[in-house]
Amino acid sequence: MGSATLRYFCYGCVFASVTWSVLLFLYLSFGQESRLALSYVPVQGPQHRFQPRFTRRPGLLEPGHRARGQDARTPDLSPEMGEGKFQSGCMIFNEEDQQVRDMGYHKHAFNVLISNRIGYHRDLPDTRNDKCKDKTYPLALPTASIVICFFNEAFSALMRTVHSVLDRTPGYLLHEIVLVDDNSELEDLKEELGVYVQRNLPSKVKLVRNEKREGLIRGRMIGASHATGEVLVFLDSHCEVNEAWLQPLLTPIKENRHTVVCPVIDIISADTLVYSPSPIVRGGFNWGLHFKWDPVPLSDLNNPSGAIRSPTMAGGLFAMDRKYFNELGQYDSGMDIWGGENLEISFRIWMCGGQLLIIPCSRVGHIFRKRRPYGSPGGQDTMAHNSLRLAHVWMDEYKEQYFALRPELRNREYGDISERVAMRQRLQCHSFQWYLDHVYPEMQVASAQNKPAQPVFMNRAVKRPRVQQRGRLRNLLVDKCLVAQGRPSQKGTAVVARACDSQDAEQEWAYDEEHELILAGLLCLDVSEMRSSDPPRLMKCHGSGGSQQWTLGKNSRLYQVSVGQCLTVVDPFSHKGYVAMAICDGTEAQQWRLEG
Ligand code: UD2
Ligand code: MN
Repeated sequence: MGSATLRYFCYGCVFASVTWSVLLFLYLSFGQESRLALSYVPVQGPQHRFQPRFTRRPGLLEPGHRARGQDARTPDLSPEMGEGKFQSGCMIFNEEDQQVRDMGYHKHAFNVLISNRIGYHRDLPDTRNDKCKDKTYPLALPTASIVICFFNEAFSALMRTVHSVLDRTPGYLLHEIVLVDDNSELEDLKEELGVYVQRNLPSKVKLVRNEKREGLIRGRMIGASHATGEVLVFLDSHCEVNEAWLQPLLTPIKENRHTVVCPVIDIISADTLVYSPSPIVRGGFNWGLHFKWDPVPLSDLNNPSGAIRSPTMAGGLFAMDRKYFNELGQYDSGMDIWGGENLEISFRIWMCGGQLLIIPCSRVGHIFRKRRPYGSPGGQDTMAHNSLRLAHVWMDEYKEQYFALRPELRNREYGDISERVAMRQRLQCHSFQWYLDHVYPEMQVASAQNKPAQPVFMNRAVKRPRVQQRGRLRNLLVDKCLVAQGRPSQKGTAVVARACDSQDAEQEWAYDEEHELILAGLLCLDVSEMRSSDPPRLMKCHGSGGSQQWTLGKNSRLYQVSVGQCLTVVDPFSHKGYVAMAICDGTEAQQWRLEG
């Protein structure tokens, strides 16, 4: 590599965070429906970044056999080669490496170069709370079938998923691993995977191939139909399970087979593959039928090893008694490719007599990608199709909340749902109203879209919410203040970070008891509930929370309640001062202070 090229990469190091921000911004700007369902990782309390240890465990490979994807020319990664270097992208040695990395981002939306170099085994930081480490679990637990569906997954990520399960699961609890290849097109998955499974993996690992692309929903149903263990555990194909992950999931199922459990989903960075802990949060959703993470009640936080009731699950990682999965109607096989099935199964579990828990003592890492690297075969918007099905089957009159946000979908075809409706009757499930009342009372129902606007505003005219705090909203990273891009009286104008001016009344925000942020006494800071990828803007205050409800925490993050994301400066080096909603990560770019 020439020195000029080398210099180029090292500039890359300095501006790595810039690149990330720009990519994120572009993605948020253009992503629309294709955005990840898991778009929020809230951060509470101190941030620990763990240094990964890249030691390899003795695996099932023959001695001297180099794991596929590990580069023979590159040295093993030792702990001295720190995270900083990874994040910088400086560890590219030649053009071939660069190509692996670039193609990897293109095909998989994460850093495949690093993934290949890590290999199929690595140690992980134990992210559990200390209280978990003292817990004991019954020896007699149900056996587990791990079902992993994949479509065009990066070979090394898939293998790390499988090996992490083999490395960290007691043999007597691991009934089998069922890999479901959803008709992947990548050569290595078509050719070498079968050979690898046969030669290098124990017979407990089974490979099922779909003859056509089914999508993850029917894919999991196929996987489940091949499974014979007592409990089904579903994982995405780019996960790594952590220390003693399975016992805490099986125990509550043994106690009550109508309990469905999720581990805490730790974060594996898509850029660095660094594994870091997630805070304890639970699942919610918004009326756009997007999953979001919500803070957990204080009482749950005070018991860091106790189970947490969760209104919804993220979707990818959960365990459920296999017979109960079948009794409860598996999944809706009319749902295609990706999206919506997580809310559907969550509503179904709660409404039909089960319960859904998050188990903080079980930790599984997942690579959070910035975009989904695949589409659907016909290019359809499967999220809308699947959401329509779930709304019509499960949400009763509350489907109107969805249509208020997506009026164009009101007359969209969604296929035959009669079997699912009959099943709901057969299972004698509760109403959606019951679910909201008993499981998700925090969900706000009154919204400007479906309630006549007049009474809301009349109400507000009589009694305006009390202002709790006033001042400029200063970003701690760029030391600039949040202002209107146009006039603060201009409905729909975006907000940007500009030089603070303590004399300028147009920079003054009021934060009121209803958690609204009002600029210059005029308009409210608002996000699109349907497209949180759109930058926030100023809109008429509607007084019904949701898209205008912000929490300004002690940790200085500005958390948007309805989309479950944080306000962030997009590119700290740009004078444009663009801001956007993004995954909460606790960085300074997301820290704002309301200063008088
Ligand atoms: C989240 C879930 C995911 C699923 C999705 C909503 C987590 C960690 N992930 O999105 O499991 O519930 O929300 O639908 O909670 N796949 C196939 N065939 C396909 C498409 C995908 O087998 O046609 C596989 C894919 O390789 C992966 C899994 O399905 O292993 C989930 O897909 P994803 O990782 O793209 O979903 P993710 O994490 O964005
Ligand atoms: Mn995933």
